[in-house]
Amino acid sequence: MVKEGLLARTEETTRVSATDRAVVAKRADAGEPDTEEIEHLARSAGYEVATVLTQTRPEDSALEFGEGKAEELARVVEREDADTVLFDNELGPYQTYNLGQLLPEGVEVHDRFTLILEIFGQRAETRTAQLQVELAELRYELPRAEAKTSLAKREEHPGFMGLGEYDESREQDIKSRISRIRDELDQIEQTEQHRREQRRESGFDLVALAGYTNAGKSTLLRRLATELDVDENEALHDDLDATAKSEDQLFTTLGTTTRRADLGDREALITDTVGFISNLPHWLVESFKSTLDAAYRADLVLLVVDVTESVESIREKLVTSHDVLHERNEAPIVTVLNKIDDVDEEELARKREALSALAPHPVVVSAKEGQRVEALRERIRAALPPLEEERLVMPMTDDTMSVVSWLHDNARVEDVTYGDDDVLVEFAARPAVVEQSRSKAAGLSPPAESA
Ligand SMILES: Nc1nc2c(ncn2[C@@H]2O[C@H](COP(=O)(O)OP(=O)(O)OP(=O)(O)O)[C@@H](O)[C@H]2O)c(=O)[nH]1
Ligand SMILES: [Mg+2]
Repeated sequence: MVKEGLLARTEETTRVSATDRAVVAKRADAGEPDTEEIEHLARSAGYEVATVLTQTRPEDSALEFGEGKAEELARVVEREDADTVLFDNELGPYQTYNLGQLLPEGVEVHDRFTLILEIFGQRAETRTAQLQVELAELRYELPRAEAKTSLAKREEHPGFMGLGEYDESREQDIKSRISRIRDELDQIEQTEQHRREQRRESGFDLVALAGYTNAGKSTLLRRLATELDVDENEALHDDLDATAKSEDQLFTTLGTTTRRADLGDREALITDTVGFISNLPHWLVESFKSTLDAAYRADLVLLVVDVTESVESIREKLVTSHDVLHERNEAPIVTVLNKIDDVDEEELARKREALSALAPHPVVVSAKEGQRVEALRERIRAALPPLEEERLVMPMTDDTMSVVSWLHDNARVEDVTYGDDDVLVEFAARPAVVEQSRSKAAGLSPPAESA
């Protein structure tokens, strides 16, 4: 059951055992309820889906389902010997409690978001990921704790409906924990920002992969990456990982992974990020801000889409992704339609046409089979902010040659002309590198007549 345990779980992560059997439930206001995604989520969390129960009707404030359907749910759970009910609908605390009363003893009730948080809890390996997951859990819990407090107050009935002790201090605990986590994440973000600056100054373009979970971002990263062992470079470390995992599961990537990609005359660092999920609640997106910053602060975003999905689904995902990204990102976005190995030409053409307003010039690829990856590289190169042309005249001093060699490492050097006592270097580079080269050149003082 959804309870105060959400917070405790980060310290002592509950692992769903392989034998956990779940009944998936979903209510829709109208139309046939689609349970594909919630089933995928359930399996990603490690549940075996015993059966699915759906209902089309307005929400029941006490039980989510209508009363008869809720009773049927209890019988089905009993019959299937299930230990968990997974609702695709968001459940309020009273609905969760009432359902718990109706179901056989010991059966847990999760809604879509506690299920997502459960997966996150299982996958969070790095400190940043763990903090973000805990933040998301607390943000989910806070309004529920507030509702409980105000109801308990109104009813003047501590322990209202058995929902636990009326406890205002719980609310305070959550709030202060949220602010401590925020502080720590702010620190991490500053460090990351500094690292991004360093990487730019080293001449790298920063490219981020964004998109919904399971779109193929990690698979694409592995395709684009040219080098596995970049660790010897001191400016690049920590999240540079050779193993960007990918599985047919949701949220395989929670932290970021960065790999180097050679784009001919440009060198890019490509970062994989956490995937989005449909019905993105604001608190969930916000909680993963530190990880998503890689996308928000990139020079270019590759928005990866699974082209095997329906046009309506792709359209919805594109709109939401653009909204999330545009809120803080000015970098160009290139839409990548992935998994073309899985659709025929006619279907691809039809979908491209249907999506042309949202994704006017998509790049189509198969990350898995490697089709058209060269075209994508070409497109990335073209979409990156242009390099700045620079001519630098430097006096010949003991340190001049080290600046020239630094330029060879960090810029595209077009010509070097040696005069009697100076050197002219013509090059193209990222603005940050040009700026740095100017200050390096200014620091070179000619031997005698410097005054
Ligand atoms: N047919 C096909 N399958 C693909 C392709 N690219 C990725 N996949 C499969 O799609 C699934 C998800 O791929 P990932 O690379 O893990 O997706 P992701 O976007 O990183 O997912 P999250 O980390 O969960 O956000 C895996 O089973 C991949 O093998 C492709 O081009 N064609
Ligand atoms: Mg991934």
